[in-house]
Amino acid sequence: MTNHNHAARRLTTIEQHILDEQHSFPAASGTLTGLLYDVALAGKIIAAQTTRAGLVEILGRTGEINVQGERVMKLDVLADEAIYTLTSRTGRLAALVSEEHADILPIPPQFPTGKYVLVYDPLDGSSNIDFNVSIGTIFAIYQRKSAAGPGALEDCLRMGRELVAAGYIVYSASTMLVYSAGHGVHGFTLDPNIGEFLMTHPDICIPEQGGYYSADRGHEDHWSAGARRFTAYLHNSGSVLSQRYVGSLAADFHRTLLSGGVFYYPAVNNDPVRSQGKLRLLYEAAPFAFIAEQAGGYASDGRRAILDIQPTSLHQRTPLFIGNRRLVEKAEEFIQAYG
Ligand code: AHM
Ligand code: MG
Repeated sequence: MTNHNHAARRLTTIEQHILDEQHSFPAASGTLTGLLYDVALAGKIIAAQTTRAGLVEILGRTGEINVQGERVMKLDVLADEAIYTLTSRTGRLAALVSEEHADILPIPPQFPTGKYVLVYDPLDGSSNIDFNVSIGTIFAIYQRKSAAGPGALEDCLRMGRELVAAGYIVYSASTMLVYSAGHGVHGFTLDPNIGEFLMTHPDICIPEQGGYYSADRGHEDHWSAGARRFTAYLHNSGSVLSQRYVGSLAADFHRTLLSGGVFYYPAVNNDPVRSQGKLRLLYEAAPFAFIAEQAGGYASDGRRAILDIQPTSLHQRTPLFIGNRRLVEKAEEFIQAYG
């Protein structure tokens, strides 16, 4: 056997991994497997476009692309359309929810509906696009509640505890997809030479010690007393936490997952947008909370587990404290004591 073949035998592609997980459930029909693979494919398309960010508009102007008269699309619109197109036509979904759309997205009427619901943030951290800083995609999958036909709001407004699977893709120095279907957390890195996600981070667990704390402290003066005292605790507890903050939740969470520590985005008083926190419960906080718990960590709104919050609207916001369980529980102690 050549060295090349020998190396190939050791590689686990994302498709192989998802199929292996499916095989441990004899009753599984393969629908979830197919859906996860649809999302991974969308991720590859978004990754390819992300590396061309900044060029697209210029190339479009020269006529080098758009010879078919296609619109030059903003990256977040393109990401949204890639995910919707690739996942809504395969008979696996009953409905979708995207950060980009106010209402639930129906399946196009000419295609069959299926048993799952997909909620997603197509391009998280979009304020970073213009500066060539990491961005991401977040996704989460629920089983529908209604019996059949088009999915309804009740199929989408779900508690994180009911999640079947969740994951994210980070577009950075390399592109990584991390997901959990309830059996640990697994990470894959996109090999640009062969166009496939390869297993690089099996069975991820959040480290108990070390890591970083991560928060947008530009708003600190308007945080509650509890959130401010928690920050002071992180400074003064004699721990070795340094600070890191990207401003893309997918990237900030990814670092927290691998390095340990805590990310938090508390409520910001006197701010009409952030008074309940900035991050969205359904397609930002809950998917990461699911992954955090699967990796031995924890996520809270300061008073209760994110996974136990029942959303009442699709785009509802929540404060978020996520990462190492001990640190998130410490945040809860401060919020409970001081508000
Ligand atoms: P977006 O989905 O519109 O990009 O907004 C969410 C982002 C998160 O990725 C990030 O954690 C947060 O907003 C950053 O907010 P801020 O700029 O206030 O620090
Ligand atoms: Mg977002």
